[in-house]
Amino acid sequence: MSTQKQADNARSRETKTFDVVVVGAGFAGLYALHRLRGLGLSVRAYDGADGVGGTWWWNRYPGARVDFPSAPFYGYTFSKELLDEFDWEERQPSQPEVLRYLNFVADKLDLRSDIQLSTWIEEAWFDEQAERWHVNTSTGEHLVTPFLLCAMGSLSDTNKPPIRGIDDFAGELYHTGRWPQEDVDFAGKRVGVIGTGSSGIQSIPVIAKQCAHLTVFQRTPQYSIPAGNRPVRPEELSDARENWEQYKANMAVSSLGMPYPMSERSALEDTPEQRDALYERLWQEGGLHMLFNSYFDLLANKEANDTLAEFVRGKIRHIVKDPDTAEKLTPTYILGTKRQVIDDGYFETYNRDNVALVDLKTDPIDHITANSIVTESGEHPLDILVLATGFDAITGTLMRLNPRGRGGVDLEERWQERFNSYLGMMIPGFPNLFMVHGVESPSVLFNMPLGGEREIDWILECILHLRAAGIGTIEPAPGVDKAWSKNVDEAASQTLFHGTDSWYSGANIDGKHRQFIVHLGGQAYFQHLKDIAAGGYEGFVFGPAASEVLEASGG
Ligand code: N01
Repeated sequence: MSTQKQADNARSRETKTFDVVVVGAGFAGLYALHRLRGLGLSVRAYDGADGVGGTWWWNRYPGARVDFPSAPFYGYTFSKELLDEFDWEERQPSQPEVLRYLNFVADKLDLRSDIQLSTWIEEAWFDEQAERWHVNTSTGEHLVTPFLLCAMGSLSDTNKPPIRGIDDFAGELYHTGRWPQEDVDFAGKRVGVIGTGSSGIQSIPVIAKQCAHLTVFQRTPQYSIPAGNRPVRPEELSDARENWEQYKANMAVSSLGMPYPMSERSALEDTPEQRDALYERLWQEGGLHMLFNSYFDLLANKEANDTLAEFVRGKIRHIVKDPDTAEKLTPTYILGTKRQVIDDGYFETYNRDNVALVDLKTDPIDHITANSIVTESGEHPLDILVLATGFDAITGTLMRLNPRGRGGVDLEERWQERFNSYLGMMIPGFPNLFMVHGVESPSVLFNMPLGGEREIDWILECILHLRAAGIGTIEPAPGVDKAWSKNVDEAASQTLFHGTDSWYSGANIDGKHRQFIVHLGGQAYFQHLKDIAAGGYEGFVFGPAASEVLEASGG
């Protein structure tokens, strides 16, 4: 829609003004709201869901759990009270548990009065003269604000694969990332799952136990490792509470924001026997430690990586009884360069009589009918189809909103050739629009609650700086985005990530730019953010406050 049409549309709506509008009420949105309110700013958070929680509101598919290691560290770090007063129950908390935590936080911080749920942000455009963002909501409001803070989540724009006939399916169709509120009854049903990323691998064992028959449609096999989930021990909770400062100090130096020291040993320093003994211990223990805390060079050195890849391949062949199925489940890509998956009995599931695997590499889907998936080799009748096919990650949600920045240029046009940003925080030509976990920030490859806190702290400081200095706008200076993209590319090229098709590089969405969109700098990235602020926001340009602009133009 053109800016003029948007403005006409806005005139018929109720107008509300805020110092900051926050989009999203997940981990990041709740924290932003809390901090902004604490600074005395008028702020409101909007979310399309009927409850707080963001990702954890929508992803309620069976088996959904946190993969980050682990409770009680998958949570906010800014408040010791939150840690002290919430008793995490499981080491890899389930989706209902994380949602309970976020609801506890919303209540404890008394956030609900400034959150508007069941409200989608549908349009956003920047009025250059007044230096205000205008926002239309699905509930008929028109919001006006100098600052738009987009905390919309990295993995929220679901990917419905463009398979011929998918809309003809007449059975029950679900996407893991938009799972219904009500329980899905699998009993007695023939179920198909397309996709074997984290969502597929977590849900498949649970669905298999409930349904009559499950067919898994796999395009790429995964190096899934056991989650090792178990109840959190009381002494673990008290240890975290007593030694909180030490854990925070660990997180402050860990390249992934983890609470534990990371290994400084190369996989190639150990003998094969030593390596296998370590891998075996970590396999039994479970969790992402196996990738991140065994050896430091698994994601940087192919030879080192091969040692763990071969260990996991051996486990798959050992667990899965049918050699043909085991072979289809055995991955060959570089371990860890797709998002590492952890599971609860995934490979064991293929030993069940009611589970079949279709390898789409050798037997691709031709089309979907009202009651089946037809692959090259034949028809697979289904009552329920589950799409565990992931997301248009990181860029998808903002692109769907398609805000209009300076000169009426919308984001689709701005990102026509490449997703560009400065610091992963701001987009050239979009003044005062901040992203949290945005494109070219560390987002999904850092402890997300912690990374979100740090990014939001930076944004707040920036807003305070602008207000104190009477500055109207901030935006990236011409050209800095190119240097930033180069920086992101260079960081990725020093790792093994470049060799694999993944959603980190846009490869999962037809027509998406093939570009590595995650900054791998970890701690160094956050230090860089601090340095930029301390140095007077190098790389940004400021605009005078709107009143001065109007005076100068005789307005
Ligand atoms: O999505 P994915 P996800 N035909 O993109 C396949 C986070 N997360 O929802 O690999 C057939 O990883 C696709 O195949 P391929 C986590 O960061 C976290 O599982 O592209 N198959 C793949 O197998 C995670 O990485 C948690 O060849 C098609 C699958 O669908 C991210 O969310 C839990 C296809 C998609 O896997 C996304 O995970 C869940 C097609 N046309 C998610 N299109 C935890 O914290 C796609 N696929 C535990």
